[in-house]
Amino acid sequence: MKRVITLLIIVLGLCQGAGAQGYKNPVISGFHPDPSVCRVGDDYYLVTSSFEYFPGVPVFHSKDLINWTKIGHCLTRPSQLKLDKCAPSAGIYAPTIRYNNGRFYMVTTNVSGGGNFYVSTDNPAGEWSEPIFVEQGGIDPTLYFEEGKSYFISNGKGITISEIDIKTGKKLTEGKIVWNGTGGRYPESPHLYKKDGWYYLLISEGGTEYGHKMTIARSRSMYGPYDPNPSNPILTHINENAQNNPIQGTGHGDFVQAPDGSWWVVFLGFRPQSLLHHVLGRETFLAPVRWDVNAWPVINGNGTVDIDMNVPTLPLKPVKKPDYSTNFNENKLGVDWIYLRNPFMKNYSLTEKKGSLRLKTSPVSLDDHDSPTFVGRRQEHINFSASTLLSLKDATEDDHTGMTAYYSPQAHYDVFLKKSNNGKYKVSLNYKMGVLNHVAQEVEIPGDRVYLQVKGDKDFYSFFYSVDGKEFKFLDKINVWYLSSETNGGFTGVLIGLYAQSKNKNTKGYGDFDEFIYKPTL
Ligand code: 6LW
Repeated sequence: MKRVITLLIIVLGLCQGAGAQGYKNPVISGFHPDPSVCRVGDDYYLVTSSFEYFPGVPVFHSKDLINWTKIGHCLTRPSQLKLDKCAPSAGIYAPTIRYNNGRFYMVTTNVSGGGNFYVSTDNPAGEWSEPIFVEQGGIDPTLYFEEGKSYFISNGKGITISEIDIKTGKKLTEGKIVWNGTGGRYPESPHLYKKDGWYYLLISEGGTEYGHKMTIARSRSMYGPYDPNPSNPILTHINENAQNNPIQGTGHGDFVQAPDGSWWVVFLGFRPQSLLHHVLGRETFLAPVRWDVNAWPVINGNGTVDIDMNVPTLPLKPVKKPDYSTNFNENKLGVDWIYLRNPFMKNYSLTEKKGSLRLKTSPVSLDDHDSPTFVGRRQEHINFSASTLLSLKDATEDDHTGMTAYYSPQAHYDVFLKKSNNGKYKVSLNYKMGVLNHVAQEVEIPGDRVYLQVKGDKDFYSFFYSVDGKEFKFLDKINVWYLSSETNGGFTGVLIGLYAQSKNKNTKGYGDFDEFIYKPTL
């Protein structure tokens, strides 16, 4: 027996170094667009954009590019991230993460004020520096470091490079436009790499919807002239070969080379789920890259990718599954919980009642371009269920508290508890769809405490409530379409949020949330 165990340990040990075969896309699901990645040793770090949400720019870590753990955020302080009354899908656009000389840099744009800036740290899971702003316009900035010099690249009137002083952000040279893509609209998301004496400039074109594509050009000199790859685009799902692919809109990516010499690309895409509508936002995907005989990159053989990727992987290093649920016993919310714009923290408490998240009603509503008392987490699965147990206290008829499937101020489905003028409590289900505001259900309940539940599938959100936590009663269901990016525009995805609001400025009511349970179903 002992021998068998020793043999097993040796075999497992040997397997550790070897890659496996196959993985599933997306590698980071839910609203996590515009991924950028860097490697330090055998650790990979990845960031995605965050728009009107706070904290901003989530940071992920992985050892194999497939299994990712969210380890923190780059922008955790209002001094780094001003989102005051910003428009939906404004705020923080696409970030880039790079490592140079012992330091991590994250560069991005606050389109709602300040423009392009970067922050830095020596611990990506910890706090990042105060922002350093760069006086170069455009969006989707990136940094490139070479021989002690630092370069700043963004998409102004074309992809523009300037040299900067990395300590101050000051431009040392005027910006030079080096390429403008192959004629697709919105040439953006530049990233510069050097390989075998070539500078490769990777960008995306076509817009972030169905026409999205990734193109590349190269030059022997950083400032050009750049020659486009004759086989552009190197990634797109706009063509016939991907017309039935469950992944669409592929583009906006970043290359990384693994210690074994293999190359990979992370990029965004979305999964249409009901009549070409998607609600999960743009997600993060992974594909292998090889270099052809003419030294051009080829993504996954033919420039398309699949959910089931049947390719050799790096040695897998599985990570602990994220905790989707909580009973609010910690005195801090987990890294998945995010607020709208700059939150008024006095409206949130995990300590006033132990084991409860207390949300104090605010006159700011979910319909406002402001910061309502709201905290949510991304819907990461097409099929899911989320439930919460809550009570409403010290309330008047003006107050309510509940759970929302939230896309934007003009698109959210809310199930909540409110007090009627007869002193009794009601569960109410409301749909906000542009100018339409529809009350779908109102049901009186005994007491002031209730379980609320939302279930999502490909086509519908369905809402339920329960008084005892055992028997859940159906309230109503509604198509997913009205929360989609196709219906509403914008760049984000649906969050499942908990919130409290009031029609009264002098409100004193609050909701106590005793648990939040989120489960992928199917
Ligand atoms: C972003 C641009 C894009 O900055 O969408 O898909 C914009 N790409 O590069 C917002 O994510």
